[in-house]
Amino acid sequence: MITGANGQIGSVLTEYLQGIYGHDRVIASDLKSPEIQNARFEILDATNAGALAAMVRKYKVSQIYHLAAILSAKGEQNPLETWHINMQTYFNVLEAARENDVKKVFYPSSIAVFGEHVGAKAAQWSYPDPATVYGISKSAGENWSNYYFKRYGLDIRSLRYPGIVGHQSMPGGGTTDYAVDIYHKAVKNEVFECFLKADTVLPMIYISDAMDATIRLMEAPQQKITIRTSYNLAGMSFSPEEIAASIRKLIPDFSIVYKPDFRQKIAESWPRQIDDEEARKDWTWRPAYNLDKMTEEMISELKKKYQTVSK
Ligand code: NAD
Ligand code: AKB
Repeated sequence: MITGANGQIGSVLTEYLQGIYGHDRVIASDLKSPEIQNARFEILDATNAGALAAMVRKYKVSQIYHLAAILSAKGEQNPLETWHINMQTYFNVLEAARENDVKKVFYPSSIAVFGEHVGAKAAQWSYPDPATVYGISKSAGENWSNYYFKRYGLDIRSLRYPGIVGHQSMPGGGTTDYAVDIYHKAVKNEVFECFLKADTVLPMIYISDAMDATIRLMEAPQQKITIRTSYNLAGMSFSPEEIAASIRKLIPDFSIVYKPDFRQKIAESWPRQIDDEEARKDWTWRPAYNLDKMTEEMISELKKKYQTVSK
C-alpha cells in the first residue's frame, strides 16, 4: 500500500512495485484520484486514522510505503498545518502497521533534516538541526521510526532522499524542484527563471537511482539494516549553473535567468554533499547516474513526451 501515491515519487514507485509484486498486489492511495489511473486505487486522507487502518485491514496489507507529506517550500507557507499533516499521517501509519501485523514500512526522510551547522558535507551521524518545519517533521519521523522498531519490533526502513529528478512526474512544492522544471523549459526552448542563485550546490539523485536504492533497502535481509532512523543517500551534487552547462551540451541555445526567492534561504541551510558510506556498506548501494548521464536521459525522454503531446 502506498500513501501519497499521486506525487512525484509515488507515481513512479507504484509502477516499480507493480513490476516486482504484480499489478493487483499494489494499492495506491491519495487525497484524490489520479488523472491517469494505472493502478488499483483508493481515495485516502492519511490524517484519518480510522480510514487508513480500515484500508490496511481490507487489503491485508503487508508493506506500507508512506509518501504522503507536505514538502519544504510549500510547508513554510503554513508551518502548523504542515507539522500536523506530516506527523499525524505518520502516526496513523505506525499504529495501523503495529496493530495489523504489517511486515515492513518505508519512510522517506530527506536531506532537509540537516541544517546550517552541519557544514558542506553531511555525515550519517551529523547532528540534525533543520531550518524548515518540513525538516523538523522528517527528523521527528526518523526518531519515531527508531522508537517503533526498538519498542515494537516494527520493521521500518528509511532513506534521506536528496532532491529527486525524473522525467515521469512533476515535483510538488520542494526547494529542489527547479532541477526538474529546468529540463521541461529547456526541451520546450523556453527561458528558465531559476529561484536559486547560480552557484547554489545541492545534493540530488536521478529517479532510477532513487528507486533502485529504495528497493535494495526494502529487500535487504533484516540483519543488514543497522540504521533504524534513516540512511544518508547520495547521487550527485550540482548548482543551477552546472545543470545549465550540462543542458547546453545538448541544447546550445538554452538560457537561464536567476531570480532567487525565499527558497534560497532553505537551500543555503542544507549541506552541499552527502556521505552515504553506511548505505553503500550495509546493502551494497551505488548510484549509476552522474549529471551528464541524467541530462541525456531527461532530455531524450522529455522530447518524446512533448512530441507525443503535440501530435
Ligand atoms: P509530492 O508532493 O509530489 O507528493 C505528495 C503526495 O502526498 C501528493 O500527491 C499529495 O496529494 C499527497 N498528500 C498530501 N497530504 C495527504 C494526506 N493527508 N493524505 C494522503 N495523501 C496526501 O511529494 P514527493 O516528491 O512524491 O515525495 C514523497 C515523499 O518523499 C514525501 O514524504 C517527501 O517528503 C519525500 N521526499 C521527496 C523528495 C523529492 O525530491 N521528491 C526528497 C526527499 C524526500
Ligand atoms: C524538497 O526540496 O523539499 C524535497 C527534499 C529534498 O526533501 N525535494
